[in-house]
Amino acid sequence: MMLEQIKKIEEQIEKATAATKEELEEFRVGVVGRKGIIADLFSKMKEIAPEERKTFGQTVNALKNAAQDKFNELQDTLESLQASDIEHSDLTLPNIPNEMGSVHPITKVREEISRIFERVGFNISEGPEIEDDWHNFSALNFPPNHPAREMQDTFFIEKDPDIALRTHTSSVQVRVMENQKPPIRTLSPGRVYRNETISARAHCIFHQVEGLYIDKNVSFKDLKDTLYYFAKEFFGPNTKIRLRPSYFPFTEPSAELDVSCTVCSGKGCNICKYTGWVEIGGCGMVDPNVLKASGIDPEEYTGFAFGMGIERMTMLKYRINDLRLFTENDLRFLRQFSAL
Ligand code: 2NL
Repeated sequence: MMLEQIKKIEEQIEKATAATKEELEEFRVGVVGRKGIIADLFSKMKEIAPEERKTFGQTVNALKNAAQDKFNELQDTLESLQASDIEHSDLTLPNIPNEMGSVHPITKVREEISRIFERVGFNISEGPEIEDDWHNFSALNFPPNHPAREMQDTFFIEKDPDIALRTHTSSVQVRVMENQKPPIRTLSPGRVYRNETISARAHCIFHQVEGLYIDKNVSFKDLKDTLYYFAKEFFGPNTKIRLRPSYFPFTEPSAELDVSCTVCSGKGCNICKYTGWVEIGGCGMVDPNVLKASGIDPEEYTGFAFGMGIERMTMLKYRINDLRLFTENDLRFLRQFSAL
């Protein structure tokens, strides 16, 4: 008898609607409220035969939950109906425009560099920012006592000296060499970490883009051609490049890469410190030890590699004089850059 009654109440709850606040309140008081039907059913517990009390309790409890869900649903529907109530809005008013975001200058420049290298056959590769010693140092021909492996220069994970935040994106290229057969033409842009004191010219977090080209008969001339093509595409058609002999553990021979000053076109200004040239990165022919470490035969293949600083190039291109602007999230700075 009782269960039949509960069934009826259940059906009524299911069918309930509330088109106004008053109707919603009526449902609350009459059904889920302290003196509502559900409370009334619970108070009937003592009239139930002891062996049926358990089933009865469970049934009423389920009903109580269903009623509460229904109440929430009716409330949500009513609120959204009221929110879209056209009676209160003036349809002739102009739309409230969506606020357009902008692309961070580092992202913008990273994308631009990627597109330029993609046009000459490079693909884009990415890898982990938390690296092991092998991919960040050993496979790149860093000797065990190299200063870059010191705590002052590299962020190590305290409990495991084998793990560090990558100090360059060369680690990504090691992973590509380990996993792909030449010919390889890959570009690895990404975030890197070094233990530096933050200033207008240095930061402990910055961005690099590295390129790697490995095939039969890749020469130093190919390297120069590729970098010259890039410099003209990125900085403008009159840009010149200059390579100065240098040293890196992973390339031999190695060189620093300068471009003619984009601000004074090489005449001399305070950006290029009156030299006419600005350094944007380094490059060289991949050391045979590096090829060997990743399973590539240096007798069969040669390759070139280069690395450039994205912040540096962005500062040159957009005449930004303080590196800290990139990470301060000041909208007055960020809004000056449009979408891609
Ligand atoms: C710089 C200099 C450089 C490389 C990066 C590289 C990567 C592999 C093998 C050999 Cl897997 N070399 N990368 C080579 C020369 C210079 O970066 O000033 N970067 C901002």
